[in-house]
Amino acid sequence: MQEYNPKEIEQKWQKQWLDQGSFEWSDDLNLPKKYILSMFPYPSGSIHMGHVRNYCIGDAMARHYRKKGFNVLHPIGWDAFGMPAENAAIKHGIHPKDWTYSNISAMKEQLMKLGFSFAQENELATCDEDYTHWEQKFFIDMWNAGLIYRKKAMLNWCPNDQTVLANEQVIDGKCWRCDTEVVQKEMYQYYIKITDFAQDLLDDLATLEGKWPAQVIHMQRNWIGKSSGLEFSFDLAEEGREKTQISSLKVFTTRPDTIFGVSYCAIAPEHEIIKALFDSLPLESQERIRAMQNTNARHRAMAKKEGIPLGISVIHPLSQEKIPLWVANFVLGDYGSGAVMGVPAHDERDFEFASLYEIPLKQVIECDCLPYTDEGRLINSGKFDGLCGVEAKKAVIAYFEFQGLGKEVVNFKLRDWGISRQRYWGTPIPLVHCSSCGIVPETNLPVLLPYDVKIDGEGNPLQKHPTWKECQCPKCGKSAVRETDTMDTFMESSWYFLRYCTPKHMRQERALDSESLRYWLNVDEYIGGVEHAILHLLYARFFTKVLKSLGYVEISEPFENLLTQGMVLKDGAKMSKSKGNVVDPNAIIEAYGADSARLFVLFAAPPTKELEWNDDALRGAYRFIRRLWDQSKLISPTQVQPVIDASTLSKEEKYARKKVYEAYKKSEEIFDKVIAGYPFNTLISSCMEALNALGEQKNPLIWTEGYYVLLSILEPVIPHVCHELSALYFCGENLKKITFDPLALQEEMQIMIVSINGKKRAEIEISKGMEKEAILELAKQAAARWIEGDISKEIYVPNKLINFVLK
Ligand code: ANZ
Ligand code: ZN
Repeated sequence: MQEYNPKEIEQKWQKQWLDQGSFEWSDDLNLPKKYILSMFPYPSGSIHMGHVRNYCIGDAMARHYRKKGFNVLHPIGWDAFGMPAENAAIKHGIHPKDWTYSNISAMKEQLMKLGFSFAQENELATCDEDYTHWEQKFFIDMWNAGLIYRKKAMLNWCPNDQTVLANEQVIDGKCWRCDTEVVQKEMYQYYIKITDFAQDLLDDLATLEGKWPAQVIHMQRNWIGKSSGLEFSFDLAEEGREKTQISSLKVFTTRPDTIFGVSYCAIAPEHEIIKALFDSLPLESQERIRAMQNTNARHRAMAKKEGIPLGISVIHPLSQEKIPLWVANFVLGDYGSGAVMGVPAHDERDFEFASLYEIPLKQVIECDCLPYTDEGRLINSGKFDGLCGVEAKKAVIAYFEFQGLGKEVVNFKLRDWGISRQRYWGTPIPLVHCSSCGIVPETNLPVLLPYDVKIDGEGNPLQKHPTWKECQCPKCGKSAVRETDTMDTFMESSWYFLRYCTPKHMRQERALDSESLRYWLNVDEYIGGVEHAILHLLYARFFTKVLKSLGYVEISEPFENLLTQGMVLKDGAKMSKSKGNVVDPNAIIEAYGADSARLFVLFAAPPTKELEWNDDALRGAYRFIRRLWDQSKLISPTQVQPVIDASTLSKEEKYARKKVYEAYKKSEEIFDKVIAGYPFNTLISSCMEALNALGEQKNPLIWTEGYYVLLSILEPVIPHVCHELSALYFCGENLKKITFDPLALQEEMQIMIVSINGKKRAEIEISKGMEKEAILELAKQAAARWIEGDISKEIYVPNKLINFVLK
């Protein structure tokens, strides 16, 4: 027998699988199915260990279920639009399209070298023209259904490059390219009404309970952020009314019970009162407010609390007291009404703010120390004194409603999804601006990107293109102008898992093939990084619901089960280029082969936990495979699983069989989810124990049976070497079906419980085949000191327990 040569074996099998189309789906839609999906990668140009882990997990599942007779869909594709391609164009003058497609083929090659069982027929890239076509169709359907609208919003703007910047391109408030101070500029943007679906998105999370990680469900719930409370208004005191011509300030509070604790009010720098008041403010205040307005609201809310008194007051609706009005950086312009009532005695954030500016505290809940943020008994609250918690809230709301001063409202944190980007490398928004007809959807789809563009980081390349945006109005035929914004790349990743189900030959004529969808959905296992726990998953869930409302799909939730893989670390830190601690998967494949890489990755930690890189463990994985290879010479070739009469076996032989079938049982339990979370590491260690146990005996039949089983259950993890050995010794028959021998797991000695009147008193050890009479005798001896008087009844449950009922 030759030495273990991973390179040779792996190339051979990879070629064979591809040539034979081993991983394409079967057209027999009567078969049970599994749709196994690892999140698709961004084609940066090279794979990293995070990818390797992601696809190893999915591939092990796909291979197992395929072997179990399922029709498996296990596709791969490319999340191909986005900024890095444009950055590469700016820096190196490579066209984004060329850069992207060449990265795709380089990465595809690397992934295929790992032996992943991807369906070739279903591959896609989101920058493919047919993908653009259908995404634009969805956009227009949504536009026509009133689910997309245009609204002005603040964007990061570099005055020097005359370009909109993404948040990542703003570094310490400056442009990443030219270091110019970034400002906020108001521009028209397109939004999708995800907020119309907020309640559905929240409600359906309940259906995912137990199938998605609890933490992800929790994060989604918080992101949607439903809260109910009181909305009411403060009147502006006279000088404020005169200066602003505005009569009242609306606020939203989840703590109406603290209404008498208000000692200041604060508004967001975007608030209409600021606009009205601005010119009358001292210059210094104006400057500081400008600075606030020029900071992205999210950053602002995380920064140190800052406020500026506005020199005007509002009137407390119940006490009629004058309350000072501030502008503050932590107030969000687009949540509630963009204004808060400040209760520093009972709110952490308000307390911090009040301490900073020496604003008085007003305690209105019984407590020992401030700030006290829990609910409790009201004091200093007039007619509400003595009420507690929910009761107090209800009473205050009822009073406001009765007096016509306010009403109970529900607010969501979730904002509508801004989907327009002022960039080149994305799906063009298929709208046309006509001076007579307004904004008109393009009827001639797809609207494709022009190839001849100048990408230099200044302005929007589509806007600068000499002719691309000139077009005819689809409605009246007059000359019109194309929209030059492209879509957020989260749009593409929101429906790729649906598109995979459309066979290639149908992709020109339809977006989604309903028959295939009906069969393949939902995705049974979705595997990816926890960094996608919020946005991607929320958008994908939302898109599915929208497409359902438009009649494209029948389901409401796309992902049946979700597995969030842990990070890959080295020296305790996340592997990343910036930290310089990356391990290149190609180097590992080169040195040890794909099977060793796969074995290491699945053995080093359970999928959901962090995985610490370890060179020794990688070498250990290699050594295990080599041993598996070397010891295979002890097998006697066969095409059927050996049947073994256990009665004649030695202790070591029995033990080896037991370990082998334990490993088999572990595999079944993992994939049948008797054990949760796909802990492949435990399966692998069972196989290692089994191989060790086989080594303790010399019976060729036991070796043969052991390998017959082990190669089959290890195949999802280390497919190449398993296929090679299975072909060599078993004509591959063991990869089709394994018969479980439960007898092999039976213990020689068995423990039985002895109880008296149903109460456990003793345990006895019995050997297999022991007579009932002898066992009862043994039990009576063991429990002798509890047996007083006569036994009226003996209850005997074989192999489990004996109960003596006393008179
Ligand atoms: C007074 C108060 C007292 C509040 C107290 C809380 C505790 P959630 O639960 O997240 O909905 N708030 C309202 N609008 C805001 C805005 N635009 N920007 C920042 N904060 C805003 O939070 C609702 C609470 O957040 C509201 O209840 C309000 O502060 C604040 F002991 O009102 B509360
Ligand atoms: Zn027109």
